[in-house]
Amino acid sequence: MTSMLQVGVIGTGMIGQDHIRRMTSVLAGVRVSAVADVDTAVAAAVGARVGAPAFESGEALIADPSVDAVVVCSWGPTHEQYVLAAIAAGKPVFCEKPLATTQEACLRIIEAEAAYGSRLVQVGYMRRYDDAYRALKAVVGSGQIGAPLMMHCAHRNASVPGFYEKEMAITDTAVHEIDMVRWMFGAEITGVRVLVPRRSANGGELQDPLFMLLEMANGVLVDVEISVNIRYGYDIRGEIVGEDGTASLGSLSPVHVRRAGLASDPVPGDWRERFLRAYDVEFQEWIDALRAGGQPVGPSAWDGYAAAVVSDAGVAALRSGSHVPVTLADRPKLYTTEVAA
Ligand code: NAD
Ligand code: ISE
Repeated sequence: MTSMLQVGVIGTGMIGQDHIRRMTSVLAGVRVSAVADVDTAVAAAVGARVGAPAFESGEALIADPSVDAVVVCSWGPTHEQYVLAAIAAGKPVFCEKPLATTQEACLRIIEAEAAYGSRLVQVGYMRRYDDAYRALKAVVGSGQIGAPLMMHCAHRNASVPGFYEKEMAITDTAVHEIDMVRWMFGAEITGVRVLVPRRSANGGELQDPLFMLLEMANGVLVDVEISVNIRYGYDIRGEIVGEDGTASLGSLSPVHVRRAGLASDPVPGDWRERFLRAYDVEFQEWIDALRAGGQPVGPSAWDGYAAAVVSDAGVAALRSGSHVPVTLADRPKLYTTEVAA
């Protein structure tokens, strides 16, 4: 395909609007040709801003000839229906995380894609496109710090909406670390524990923070602090301990300010600011692959399924207070590498 990729966006809420902005004013080779949302007023307003018609349903958008590829940014429980509809129409589909909210739904997507015979699905795990995470992975791959032994992670949100429940700390928030460590270490997660620290008063009734331990098939042990009402900003941390050294994500900010007796670094406000460039790179690589006539090469339906299985184990570990083993189904041939590079 040499012409512009025509994309239909389902779900025109917070991240849908952010992805529409980048596809209309930042990225090359793409045009937003259609939008849809159950909130038809929002869809109409967002569509009008970028000259894209608002469709009455996601299914109608997927079927329309003006749509070459689909971006799903609606609420998680609706992802399965739209991803399956896109596969049935033979159209590439970029689905924001999670691929689906149950592992059974993820398996139905995998079966549909495997029956189609080639990859159509990419899942929005944008950390794989972040400069700092890519640099960290390069250090691990170079052998400079020897074999990786452990990783310490922190995932801190300034605040979360009122409907956020304690399980979402795993299924909605730490699911990014779950995907990231599979990619970082090229290995599956085999077991999960969740520890419950003293509750922060900033979260009200919500149990916040949580502390999750992930065991990996290669023996690496990962700890993840999940704090979702940290107040001071959006702070994502990661440090890998290797046999011969350590490597960590760099400073939060390109500029350090010293003023009035204080040294300070600005902290991003939310994920849109922290991962701004990662989302741009993620989408540009997706667009370029499709325009070149290829398949999506980013996080696959298998990666989405694996993240769902580990999330479910994390929720079970949170509820039981016990160690929960992770068992994956047999991986279909379509997903050739164990964990996509
Ligand atoms: P949001 O609530 O701001 O927007 C979701 C939109 O989907 C709303 O406008 C809603 O009306 C619409 N919607 C709901 N059901 C629908 C349906 N059946 N058909 C069409 N539209 C429907 O939520 P958000 O923060 O934009 O999150 C959307 C998705 O993106 C979630 O899956 C979330 O996990 C994911 N997300 C990913 C990241 C990331 O860092 N990759 C960040 C934020 C959100
Ligand atoms: C949100 O849905 C995201 O995906 C963000 O990256 C994450 O930091 C946040 O906790 C989630 O709610």
